[in-house]
Amino acid sequence: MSLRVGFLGYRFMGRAHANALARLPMFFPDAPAVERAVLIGRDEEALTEAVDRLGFDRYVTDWTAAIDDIDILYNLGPNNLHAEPSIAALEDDVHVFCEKPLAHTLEAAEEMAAAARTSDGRTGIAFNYRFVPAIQLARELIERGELGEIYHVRARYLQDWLADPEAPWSWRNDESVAGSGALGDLGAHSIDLAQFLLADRVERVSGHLRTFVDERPVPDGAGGIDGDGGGSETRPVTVDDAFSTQATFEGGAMGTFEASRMATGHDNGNVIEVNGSKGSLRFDLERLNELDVKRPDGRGFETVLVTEEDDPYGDRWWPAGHVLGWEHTFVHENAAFLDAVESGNKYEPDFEDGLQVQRVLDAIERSDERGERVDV
Ligand code: SOE
Repeated sequence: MSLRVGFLGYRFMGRAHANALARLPMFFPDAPAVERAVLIGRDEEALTEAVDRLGFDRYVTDWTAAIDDIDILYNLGPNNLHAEPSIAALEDDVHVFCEKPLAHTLEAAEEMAAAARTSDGRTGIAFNYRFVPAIQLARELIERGELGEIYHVRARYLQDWLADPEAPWSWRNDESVAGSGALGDLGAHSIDLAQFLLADRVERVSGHLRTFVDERPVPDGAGGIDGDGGGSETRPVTVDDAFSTQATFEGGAMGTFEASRMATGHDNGNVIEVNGSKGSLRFDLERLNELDVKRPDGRGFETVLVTEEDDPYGDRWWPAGHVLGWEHTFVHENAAFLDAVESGNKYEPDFEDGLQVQRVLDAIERSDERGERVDV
């Protein structure tokens, strides 16, 4: 019996997750069978085209009409649309896989996590970078104590699709929809990755948010990274273009985080480095098959190509050196989530993990508003 899946949203993340589901039968034949049943959106013309291209059976323009006919809801909509459909699905014991960040506000994230605690549906949040083989190897090295006591984690996520002040306005620039800008869109990934690698939690932060461009032209179509853009009217930007934060972890490590969508020259510069008493490691998404490691007996950093058969996911794809791409992280996270749905195993990261990240995001915003260090 196939698991019936509904996607709320069908643009950038819709393509990434539909592609991932399409890859599973060939590369993860042990994953449960999935039927891409229904596509949910508002623009019927766009849905008509997307339903065939993404391999779905049908589309609806009202999400409430879909919940009863699916086993899993993928909530890929704008951040302010994460809570209501996900909570409704969980109340019907429908499983929910939600894009990051969990919600546009801490309050909505708490409501989602509360619904998850009383539902038979499993939850997942799409922090896909946990599923990069090099990141999984990095976590193993830290878990095995090869870096010793962890002193520092330093993460930055730099893009430049908004570097041009004329780059079009989109929902990602609207606080009422997105909740925050680079902080929640990119910083959420860095904070989750740091907590995942260290198996630790951020407990105190000192945050700084900055908006460089206060208004942007409204696109004729869907603007921003999700589509084309460029128009005459302008709308205010009510979220951060960039943020930086100093953080303290419960275990004592120091954290430094930064993200920007105006870092000219950076396409998708998600970099994280961990320094310990015996060694260090460094990962850069733009070189995602590689992990730079400073081993205890090494003279400096050595670059490891994480594509061996016994590396994480190495037995799933190609021979050593036949490198993977960004889209493979979505295949890995979908295989893991569907396995949890079928086997009843816990899936990480779930809505509790998403709520923890949301608490850190909220603390960073409170710290910026107050101009002082804040407890998470
Ligand atoms: C846009 O900044 C974006 O698509 C993020 O929303 C994703 O989470 C990141 O993986 C790529 O960039």
